[in-house]
Amino acid sequence: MNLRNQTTCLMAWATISLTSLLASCHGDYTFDPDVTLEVQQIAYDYNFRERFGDIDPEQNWGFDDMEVITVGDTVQTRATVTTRAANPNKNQWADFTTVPQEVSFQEAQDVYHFFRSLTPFAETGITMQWTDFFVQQVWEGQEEYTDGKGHTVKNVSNKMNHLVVGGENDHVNNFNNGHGDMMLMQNSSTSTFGYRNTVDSKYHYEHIIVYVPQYNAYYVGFDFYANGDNPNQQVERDGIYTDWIIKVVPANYHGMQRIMCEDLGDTDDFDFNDVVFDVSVQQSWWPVQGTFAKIYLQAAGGTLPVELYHNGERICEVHEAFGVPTTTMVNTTPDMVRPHVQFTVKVSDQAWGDVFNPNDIEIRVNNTEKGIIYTLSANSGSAPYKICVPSTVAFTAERENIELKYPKFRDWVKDSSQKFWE
Ligand SMILES: [Ca+2]
Ligand SMILES: [Ca+2]
Ligand SMILES: [Ca+2]
Repeated sequence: MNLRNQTTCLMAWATISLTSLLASCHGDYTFDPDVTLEVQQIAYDYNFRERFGDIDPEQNWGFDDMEVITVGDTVQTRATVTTRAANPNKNQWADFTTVPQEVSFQEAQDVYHFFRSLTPFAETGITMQWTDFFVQQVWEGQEEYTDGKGHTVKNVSNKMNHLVVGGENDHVNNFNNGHGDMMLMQNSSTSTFGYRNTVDSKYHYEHIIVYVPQYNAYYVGFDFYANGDNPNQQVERDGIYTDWIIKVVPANYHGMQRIMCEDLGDTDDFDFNDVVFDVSVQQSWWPVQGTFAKIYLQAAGGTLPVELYHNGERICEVHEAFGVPTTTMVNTTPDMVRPHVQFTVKVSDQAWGDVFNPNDIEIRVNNTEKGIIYTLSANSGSAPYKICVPSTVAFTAERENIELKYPKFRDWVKDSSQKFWE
């Protein structure tokens, strides 16, 4: 043990003893949040060094200024000028994002059978809160139906037009007749999925979202339905969502960074998954000028309320964002898997020359057990409460020590040039 560790250890002992002493003198004890927080921090720092050894004094835990990317011109399809949606400039996508692979014949078959195996009118309860995503064609249904006059309705795919997301105004370009290829949507919405039915000339939203583990992906299936005024404009549903199937893949921007946190609930658990989110920074001239951070909330592996802020503006509380109570952990255990949640935050009115450091996204913990509120920091040379890595670095399972998943973690702590994920 070096001098620094000895000092930390002695400090921890002294502070803990002082707190116990104060606590034992009932009459005189007053709760001091600063002391309580300091005790937590000293214990954490001590346990971190015990576990991972000495810390490189230059180690900034990956919080370098991020590359600000340009995402190209987009086509505005909504009425308001504050949004844009489809980006049909296919040849530019690869400049700023990872373009998904085409859906293979096998995948299309497997996904069709997955939907087919569900009970009619099944509900999955899955919703997505994404703004930036690719839509890919998977399946064009061949089932036949009977209309209100008793006539057979064939080729229903041909009657399913104008795929829309988030309402009637966000049109997914080039997805018509139950068919499409691939489209990138930006600043759009997954709040709903629909299409225009030519049988009754109405938009329809009868769909479900499924997660198919085999492909680790989300798919949307539509159930053909028409309910116009005339019997020949009426087609009853069969509750089977295979009439049009699309795949929805999040836009994975180049240079995205992943922030993985310890919430200081326990001071000796280093799974670094209590909150996990990815960040990409983009500049835009049109339709809105500015620099924007795209935040993809990936996991909530803790049970304390944690809020994200930027410049004092609240972005979210992480459990609330996933739609679960604070006591529920998300995406760190197999029994609670949810789509990640996307947010867009304007970080500057300027669209050029700005730099952004993901350290500027404040992570505020309300430690209800200890009665203290604090911000997670990553100070050079101190035990970090958050680390910043490329978004391709997988986070740990619940209570899996980070060193178990990444045996080189200790090397990185000692020397910031030894990246543990490489
Ligand atoms: Ca159907
Ligand atoms: Ca933890
Ligand atoms: Ca955890």
